[in-house]
Amino acid sequence: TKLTRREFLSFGGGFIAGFAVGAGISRLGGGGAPAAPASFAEIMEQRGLTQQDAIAALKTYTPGGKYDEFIMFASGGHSGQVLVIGVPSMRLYKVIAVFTPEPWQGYGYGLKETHEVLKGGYNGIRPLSWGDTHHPEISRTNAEFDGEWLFINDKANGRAAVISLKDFETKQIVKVPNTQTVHGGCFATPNTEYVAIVSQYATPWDPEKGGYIPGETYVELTEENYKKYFRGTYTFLAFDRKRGRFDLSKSFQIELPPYTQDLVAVGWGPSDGLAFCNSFNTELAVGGVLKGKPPLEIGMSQNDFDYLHVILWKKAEQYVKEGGGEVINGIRVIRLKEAVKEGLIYFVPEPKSPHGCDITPNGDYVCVSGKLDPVVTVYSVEKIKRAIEEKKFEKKDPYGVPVLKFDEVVEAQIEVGLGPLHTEFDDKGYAYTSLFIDNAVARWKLGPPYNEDGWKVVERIPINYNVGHLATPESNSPTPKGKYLVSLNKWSIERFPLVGPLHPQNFQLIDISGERMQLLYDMPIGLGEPHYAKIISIEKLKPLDVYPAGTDPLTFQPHPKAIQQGQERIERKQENGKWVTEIYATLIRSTITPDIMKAKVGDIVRIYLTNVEYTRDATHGFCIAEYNINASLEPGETGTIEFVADKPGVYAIYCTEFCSPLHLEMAGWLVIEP
Ligand code: CUK
Ligand code: CUA
Repeated sequence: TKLTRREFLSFGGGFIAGFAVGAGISRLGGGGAPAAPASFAEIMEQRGLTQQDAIAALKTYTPGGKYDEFIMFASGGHSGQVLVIGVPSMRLYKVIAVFTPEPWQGYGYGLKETHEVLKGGYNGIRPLSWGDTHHPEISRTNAEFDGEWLFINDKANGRAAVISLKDFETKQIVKVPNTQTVHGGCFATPNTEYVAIVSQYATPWDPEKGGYIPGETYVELTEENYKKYFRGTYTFLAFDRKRGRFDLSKSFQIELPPYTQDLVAVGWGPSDGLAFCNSFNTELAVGGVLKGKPPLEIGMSQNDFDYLHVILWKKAEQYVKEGGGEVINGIRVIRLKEAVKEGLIYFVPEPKSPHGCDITPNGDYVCVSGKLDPVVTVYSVEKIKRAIEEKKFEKKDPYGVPVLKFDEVVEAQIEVGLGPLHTEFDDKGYAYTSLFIDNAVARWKLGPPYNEDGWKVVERIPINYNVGHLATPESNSPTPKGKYLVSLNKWSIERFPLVGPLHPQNFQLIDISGERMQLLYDMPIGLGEPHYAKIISIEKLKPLDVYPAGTDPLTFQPHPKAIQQGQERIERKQENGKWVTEIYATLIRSTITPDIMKAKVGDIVRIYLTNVEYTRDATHGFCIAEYNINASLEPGETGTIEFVADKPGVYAIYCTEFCSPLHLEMAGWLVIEP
């Protein structure tokens, strides 16, 4: 007998009620379930919560159907991915697959289109299946985040990726030429003409031709050679917004000395046309403890000053447009000597092994933290520009780069506490600096024109523990939104139950809307070390709910192999002397058509899958047993699976998303005939 919907529901409800009563009785040994708590006070008492806890809960709790005010894109660290998290609910909505194959999204596990993306970052030596993501960036219009594109770097392999915020999928990965590791960046120019990205550890360059080819360029590692032949790079990856791709042919790169470059920022307003990065290891140490040298970290921390790099990127762009520089390994490079001669690069002294490089909302100051010095040093952009113009140089570095006089460009130094790293801003003229050693966040007042009585610390809040970056909504843009601050902590120690010796990291949400900061929530992160996050107002995001019918998500254009229902077919033909079986298939609840897919052993098999649904959420998966293949086809999506039918057999194919009551029946066979 069939149940009506009403009967079904009432049956379900009765079942659940009965279950609850039964469970209550068994737990209480037959003593009867306690009455539902009636008041806040009772719940707080039962759960052992303080009033502060209850307030924090009310400030973060976001019931289903109500949306967060902000979305945070956090780097996934070693996972090579990007995390999408709601603020203030601190719920993880999605992990965007970027540098690491991800089976749920079929990324690198089936769809040919995604393999193409992953291949884009191939360095020519070996396939890479992970990344070390650090710094996400959102595309900008007039320096404001516009919510269209997301960029992120892979420190370990010197790569950068483009993610569309229409479908939250990765569209492109590129290897930054002449560079082994990249750290600072991604950071977009005010209208996303370029995405700036800077190397971290210097790369051995070819002594004759310059440049670096992975697996080919070898230079013996000696202190002498390091100074002479190792180089850093400051790269401006041209971004073609229409195509949504980096274009190396329009990109350019500036050769840097082998200091260890670190965080990047690109200016707007008064700093428009300028790009920055901090650095360390002006000592040019290379290590060598076994040879009696100081260990690397000591060798790198001798000097009292390292160099904030100032790059005049608009001037460099002009220089390149007029034919300056030379193409080395696929990108136009301005050699260091040339950059110095053309006045494209200047250094500014910055105290002891700094970290962080952050621009105040008006684009008027650059803040660099001491790391080994308890101060944040604030540089005035106007003063930097004037010092360059008036040639107020204190010396040249060993590579001939003019070093501006510290006193001429510094605006303020704020003693914030021990181990300052990164600074973020709000809408009320406050800055927030993370203090790694003190386990705290310092809130300090920016000086004029933000506050007449500024440049001083007003409050500190403890965090748990070892904070790296901070993130506030739309910081490092002209209009930060304030309200919340997320502290991205490396250690969680006892904040969460033990889940083995590898502890989750800890995102702590802090309310910064009031006079006093309040800690609201601890969110464990158990899949890598998220270094940085960018937070954007949710209304700036305009994602698709489904794709238009037959879309290739890579291009957002109609997929040439898309079909409609009724057009399913199998074709076998020869291509360049090889047999190819092409299968045009559709997916709809709860049918894969055709459900028997036949090919002959040795064939190249191409399956063109179109999800012909228009319903939100009606995603179908497509896996082939024992073939290491799984694809995900969102409503309206068309994608390609390609493989060689290397072994005869009958293999189950099935949908890997529980899509309907007959989901388990959404299956079929791949038949490879001998
Ligand atoms: S770095 Cu990780 S805490 Cu890569 Cu931005 Cu400062
Ligand atoms: Cu489609 Cu399960």
